Amino acid sequence: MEQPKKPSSEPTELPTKEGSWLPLVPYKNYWLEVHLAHNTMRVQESFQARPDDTILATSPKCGTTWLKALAFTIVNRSKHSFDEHPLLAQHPQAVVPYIEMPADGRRDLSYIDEIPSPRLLATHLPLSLLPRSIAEQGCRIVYITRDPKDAFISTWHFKNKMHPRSFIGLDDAFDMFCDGFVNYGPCWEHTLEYWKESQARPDGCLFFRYEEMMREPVEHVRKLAAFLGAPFTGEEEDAKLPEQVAKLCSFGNLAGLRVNQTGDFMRKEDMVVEKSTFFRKGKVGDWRNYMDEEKGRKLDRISEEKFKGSGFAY
Ligand code: PAP
Repeated sequence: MEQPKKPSSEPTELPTKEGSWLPLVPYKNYWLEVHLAHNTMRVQESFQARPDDTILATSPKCGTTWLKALAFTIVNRSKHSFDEHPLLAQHPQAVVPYIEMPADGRRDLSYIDEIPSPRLLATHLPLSLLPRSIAEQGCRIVYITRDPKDAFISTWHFKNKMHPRSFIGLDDAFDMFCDGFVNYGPCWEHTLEYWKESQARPDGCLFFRYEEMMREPVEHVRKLAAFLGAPFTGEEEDAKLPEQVAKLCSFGNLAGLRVNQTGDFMRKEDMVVEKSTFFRKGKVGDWRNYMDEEKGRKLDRISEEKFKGSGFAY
């Protein structure tokens, strides 16, 4: 794939391909929306990781909101009671900023430098596109993957809501997803990179699966806390803190909060990001309500092919 030129103070013209909700730029082995390609080049040049940064990495629609809520709650648990918790008043997406994506759509990414340590930061970037200083500083990385069938359906709903004037039908969106032609795609390579990292550097990269988190949320809360260097003490266990964290951050709880049900992160003529769109159904296997078995098998076949020999399978 063609590679974009280095950034200058003004965005360079990038080669784009139409067809997805927004034009996409081929960036190394991935596709990125134009503004994200620019931001990625910018953070690759200027982002300074700190050794105590934790990076929450996900392919889109695989559990970012959930992971942000969990990690934020775990690392700040001594500061807040569960009755007056910040997540009762703030959307989980707002409490952990993205490295390459300012919440308000502005270009300036310097707000990240102003966050005091230890920082929790999020990204949808694949491992190979992360700013180099993240590896140099040995930052902790937490990754969540999700069965591509559900991730696709979640993406399809989200993007059509976000870009109502560029509605894409399920069949066309499906073909593009299978080709990896989707923002931050292909999802398989994205997952494979972090999977390999978690195998090579288990103390540095924690790898979670959405489906397993749904099955055993409390166990994942414990694992996450231990990985983040803040394991639950015997007293906290006795007080059932892991259970309380899991409950606070559960889909059932967060989706019902007014702060997550009303208002927008962004509203322009042709683009809207409603806070509620990050809480659609939160189910495993919802793809069956939208796709036939044949499509499901096709995605499974791609997954099998892509992960062959890696030790990973959905
Ligand atoms: P993003 O990539 O835009 O940041 P992300 O949070 O990764 O979105 O994915 C949203 C999905 O996670 C939604 O899935 P669905 O469309 O299949 O419903 C959303 O419902 C789900 N989700 C959000 N919060 C939670 C949670 N606390 N527990 C489980 N699933 C959740």
